[in-house]
Amino acid sequence: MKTGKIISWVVGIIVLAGVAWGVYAIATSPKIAEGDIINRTGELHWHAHLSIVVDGKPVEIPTDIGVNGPMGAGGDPMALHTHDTSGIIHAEFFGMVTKDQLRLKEFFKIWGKDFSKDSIMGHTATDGHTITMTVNGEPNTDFENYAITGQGTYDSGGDLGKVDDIVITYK
Ligand SMILES: [Cu+2]
Repeated sequence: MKTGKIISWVVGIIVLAGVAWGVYAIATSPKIAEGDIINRTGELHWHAHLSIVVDGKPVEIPTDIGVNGPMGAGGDPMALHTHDTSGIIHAEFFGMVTKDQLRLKEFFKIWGKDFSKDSIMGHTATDGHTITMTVNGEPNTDFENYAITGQGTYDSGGDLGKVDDIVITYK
């Protein structure tokens, strides 16, 4: 076989493999349901208020979660974070945001703590203990899968406005 012919074959095979990979990638890429896209362009800046009560005692939610950690290195807060111990979770994103990025599990992952219906910060729902959650006073069974809804704003004076008020109770 002449060198030119070999090169043609090799190029042909590479092109075919590329096309096949492209088709495969498109066919298997996860589809984001329209309802799961919260924001497409620009900035999203939402808030939620979180309280955690363990055995009747409020757990302090530290300042600067997600600010100097791996998700917001160099004091550049991104995604879900706190700025004080008020329990306010700030959700700041730019561009495409999906519901998955607003779930409580993301905040707990950034914080480095466990949270599900089975455990909260090392406290497990065993031996008669229970973990319950409310959002604006209503029982909620989504637990770590709850995606904050953000609606409304809060002011730094502490007025929660219409943001989600999430209470997780272990007892
Ligand atoms: Cu904020």
